[in-house]
Amino acid sequence: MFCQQCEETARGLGCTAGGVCGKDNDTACYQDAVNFALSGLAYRKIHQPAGAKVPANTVKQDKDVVAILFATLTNVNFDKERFKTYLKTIISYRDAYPKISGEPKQCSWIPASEEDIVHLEGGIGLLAIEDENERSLFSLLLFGLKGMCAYYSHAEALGKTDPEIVSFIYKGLASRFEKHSIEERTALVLECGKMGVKMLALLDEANKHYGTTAITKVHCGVGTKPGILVTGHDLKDLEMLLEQTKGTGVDVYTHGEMLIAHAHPDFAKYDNLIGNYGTSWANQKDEFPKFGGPILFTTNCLVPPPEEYRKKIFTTGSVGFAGAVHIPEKADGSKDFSEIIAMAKKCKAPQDLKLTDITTGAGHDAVLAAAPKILQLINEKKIKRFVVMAGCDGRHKERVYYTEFAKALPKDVIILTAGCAKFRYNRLDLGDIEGIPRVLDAGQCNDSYSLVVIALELAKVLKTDVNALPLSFNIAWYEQKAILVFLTLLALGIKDIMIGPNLPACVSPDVLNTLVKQFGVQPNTTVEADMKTLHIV
Ligand code: FSO
Ligand code: SF4
Repeated sequence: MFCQQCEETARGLGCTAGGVCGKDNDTACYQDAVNFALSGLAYRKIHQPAGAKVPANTVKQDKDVVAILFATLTNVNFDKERFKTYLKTIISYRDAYPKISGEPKQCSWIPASEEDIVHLEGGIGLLAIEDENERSLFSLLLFGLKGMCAYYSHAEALGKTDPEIVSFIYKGLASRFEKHSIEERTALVLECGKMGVKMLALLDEANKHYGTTAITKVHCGVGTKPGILVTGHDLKDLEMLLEQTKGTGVDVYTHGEMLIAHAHPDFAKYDNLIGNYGTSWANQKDEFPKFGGPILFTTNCLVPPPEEYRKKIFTTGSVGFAGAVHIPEKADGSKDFSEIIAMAKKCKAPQDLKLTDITTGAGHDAVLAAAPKILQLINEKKIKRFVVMAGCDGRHKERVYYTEFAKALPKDVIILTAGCAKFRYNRLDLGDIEGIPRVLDAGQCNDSYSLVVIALELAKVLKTDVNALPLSFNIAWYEQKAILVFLTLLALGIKDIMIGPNLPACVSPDVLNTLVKQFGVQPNTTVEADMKTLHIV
């Protein structure tokens, strides 16, 4: 196997003998095989000559392509058997299109045996792309597409779709087997960012299904009844579970990125939605055994569970783990959560982690409602600067940098955040500036879009360019959704983004050079030095 798609990749280079995330060789190779076959399907679909006899309706195919590519994102699916099925599905979709005369031979790839997949690494994995820069650019594109598929599946679940985004996913996948210059491949990566803007706007719109978020203090204690812990990002799953647990005596708690649900008015009406339990995904091995009840994974980030609570893991959507109960979607889009509810009834109430309450819900509507006050505070020099510290949390000790950075900020600086990175500093009690909290949390990682909307609106009112605002970006990344968010920020014209704790391993020296020269992208260093670089002190 060779995988370098996340920030925790082995030695900062790539995982080759099992993933740091717990993904084994065979699953990693099957994921490569699925990605390879997806590119063949996309190529066949895109390059058919006029008049070719192609599948008439691709609604199911498109939905599966999105869900399957999402399944290959870090910490989503560790179940090799699921990837075996996915591979067959993709190959059957691909072979429903006529062969194209002169198509690359990869388009008709059929594995001879399982051995062919789990040992053929170089042939179907990204290392098969020999040119370093070509590989770097296609990797960035593929990772951005994985993030796009994650977000698309959430929007789709709430009834929001966009054929232009789906077309781009096929276009990007097909490019693997097409001949392109480095300039063209660079343009495709940037186009992925442009499509990311559309994607994040679509999801922003979709999430309004539950009402506009308001700045909300979320209870982080526990009740006396048994509970189900819901983690991941899929609000529709949470809604369905809340409906099915009504009156059952089972409480529901959010975890990690699900925190934002409490700020949506439609979720506030459930009196068995008790609060948020624990911190970010990175601490689940410590926190989940204390929860007592079962845990529902709706998306990433799943850390392979120890025996202690393995039997309490339930998965749904693209998530998978061998041995865990998977709750499938029915033809009408509903899901039957009775098995997890039955297990919860037999469990003890959660153990109190004694964590303080936290505030979330500072999306663009909530923050822009306070725009006059914010502008007044800027004019009075009581707010000197904003720093976007959105992104991910992770397991490595070096991420203490983000806690230290938040602590070291002058008191007239406001943090704008989204994603799970916030758990590194959202309990620091950084106070407020005349009623405006110093940590404004827009919500999930996709809500980084909200932060840019806020910045663009402030720039408009102040009649300036977004890059001339007193605004710095110090982003933490971990997995491929963060890659899409990063490309989206570039597409929105944001310059001088600082990124850490490490740069993506797939970025070649030449590609890095482009990112630095064209966009001023910079790696983080030390708190002290970065405060200066970002014009904070
Ligand atoms: Fe990922 Fe990052 Fe949103 Fe976290 S981009 S790691 S679980 O912020 O959440 O999905
Ligand atoms: Fe390694 Fe990350 Fe890939 Fe897992 S997802 S195998 S940790 S690079």
